[in-house]
Amino acid sequence: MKIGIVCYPTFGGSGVVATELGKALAAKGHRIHFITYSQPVRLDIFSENISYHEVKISNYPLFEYAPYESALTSMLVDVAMHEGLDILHVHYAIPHASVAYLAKQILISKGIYIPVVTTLHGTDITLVGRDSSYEPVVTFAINQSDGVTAVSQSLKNDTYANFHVCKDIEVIYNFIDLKRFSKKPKDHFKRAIVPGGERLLVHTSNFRKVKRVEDVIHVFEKVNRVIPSKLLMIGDGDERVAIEKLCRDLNLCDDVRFLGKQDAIEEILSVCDLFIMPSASESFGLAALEAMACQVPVISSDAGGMPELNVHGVTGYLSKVGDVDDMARNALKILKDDNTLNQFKHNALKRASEFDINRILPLYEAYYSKIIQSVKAEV
Ligand code: GMT
Repeated sequence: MKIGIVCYPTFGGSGVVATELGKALAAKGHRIHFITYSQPVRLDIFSENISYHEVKISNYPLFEYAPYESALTSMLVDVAMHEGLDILHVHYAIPHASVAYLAKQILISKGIYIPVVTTLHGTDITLVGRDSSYEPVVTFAINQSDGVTAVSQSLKNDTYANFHVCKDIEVIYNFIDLKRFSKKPKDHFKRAIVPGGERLLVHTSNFRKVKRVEDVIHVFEKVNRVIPSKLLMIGDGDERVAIEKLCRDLNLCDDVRFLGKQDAIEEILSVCDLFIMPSASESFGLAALEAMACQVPVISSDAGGMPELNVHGVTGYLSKVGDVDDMARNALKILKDDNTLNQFKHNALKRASEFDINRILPLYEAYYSKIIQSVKAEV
């Protein structure tokens, strides 16, 4: 198949999923065209089956806000026409679903019908999309997509609960490349970070409010009082300055290291004992899946799709959003002795294997074929 993929090219989960999906489809012989405003961060390979089309945005002085949507639409029309796309898969509804709709209409006016699949990822539904400044467009664009997928059952339910969506939504879970995300022999790194054999806790995110990063610090502070431990904070974002201040206020600076944005995240996860994800909202929790694949159990909130990934008492524990006492208690249960910790690590990997990309990829391929066939039957 010739597949166009539109996504945010950043470290965010939707961009990661879209890029890894495109890479894996290309490896199976599909022809993939990424259409984004800069090179996706995970697009780190050369493949004869992958092309990257950069959307150029005019900076004419009249524009206080550059018309990105118009530039993206034009690029979609151009790529669809000249590369003969079979299907267009857009990730994150805003603005990609409405851009795809407009591109589809322009192509119809030229006698070309390109089916559009929209994948809903999380905040496009649970946070941003519900805002009245976007909601009518999001609802319309989802309903106009030929196919709609969501990354968890919880996100599917949220979509029906918050939008007047009449389309069937197919749940296709996030996935993991277990060749890349596996425990790597990085003992020298571990010895450098925890020379005294302390337990090593970790959090990765974009440090936005929705991630409740302050809860990570409070949980760590409670764990650290009982078990000698260190915390690695990976990522960057709006909340980072406040979180660093919180660490200073709680006198935790010697035990908390801020590593910023990292590419080889699997190498860091490989030396960690516990992942903390206290998010207020999380449609799936891809970062937790990455940790689990590297044999790191998860302490998380029970928000959104987290219970569909993190199995309470098996791969980690779930707590109510904001209940840092419960999260700390659960963390201590896992970290208290090596036997228990090793059992949780084993369980985390076993669960992560259920989301192996080799299992999920055929679901996307089958879904594309179904949508292409149903559109052909209608046209
Ligand atoms: O978590 C973020 O803020 C990034 C966001 C995105 O769309 O880039 O992540 C969302 O999509 C991921 C991939 O499908 C999911 O695993 C995350 O759970 C989801 N984040 C939220 O729902 C907050």
